[in-house]
Amino acid sequence: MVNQYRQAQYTISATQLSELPEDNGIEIAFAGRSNAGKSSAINTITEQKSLARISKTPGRTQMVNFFNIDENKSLVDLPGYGYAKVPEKMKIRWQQTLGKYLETRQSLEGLMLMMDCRHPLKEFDLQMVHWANKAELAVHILLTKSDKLKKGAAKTTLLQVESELKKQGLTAGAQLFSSHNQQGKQQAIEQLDQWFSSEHQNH
Ligand SMILES: Nc1nc2c(ncn2[C@@H]2O[C@H](COP(=O)(O)OP(=O)(O)OP(=O)(O)O)[C@@H](O)[C@H]2O)c(=O)[nH]1
Ligand SMILES: [Mg+2]
Repeated sequence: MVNQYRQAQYTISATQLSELPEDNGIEIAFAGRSNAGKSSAINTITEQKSLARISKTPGRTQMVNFFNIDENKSLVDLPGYGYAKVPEKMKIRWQQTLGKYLETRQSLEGLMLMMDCRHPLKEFDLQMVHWANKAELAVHILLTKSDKLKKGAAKTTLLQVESELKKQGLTAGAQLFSSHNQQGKQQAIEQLDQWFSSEHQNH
């Protein structure tokens, strides 16, 4: 099947809520700790080398970047959270902006949550899942950089993450993903397809 995400085009970047595009259609946000591989995942899924910027410097994506698939569908690259070197004041401002976006955005249908498979379920990751569950926003976890682990270790990590979520009474899908060797790309696309084809209409 053709990958509809290949059509993705950069539309706009917002640094504050007032700059967000109109709240209509369906949107999927990519969130996660700084350096988790959010921008890389968007590039892998859209099969475009540098649609979303990738950086070796964590905290590079400081804006909410929108990529249109068509007039009703967008992918949203959110700024990473938890980057230690960002000044405290800025961190707090970001968390507020991020929180407000996640809470108020009617078109938001799902949250792709990226976690480095070598350090999954850090405190703020868990908070995000807790929060999304409470807000009834669907979450799908990509355990990124799976190429960094041996096959067996990667599989064990996935099982551990699933069992920890269950233990904490949390609901979220989870899978392994690698932008380097494309592991899990199709599965991630299927999740996006499902969200984008939902009956969701905003009011
Ligand atoms: N080995 C490996 N490295 C990866 C993978 N995905 C991303 N990286 C590397 O991880 C670093 C961060 O990737 P980004 O995609 O920029 O991460 P991000 O989450 O968008 O980071 P911020 O925007 O800074 O929050 C880069 O050096 C990437 O090359 C992967 O699947 N495998
Ligand atoms: Mg990024």
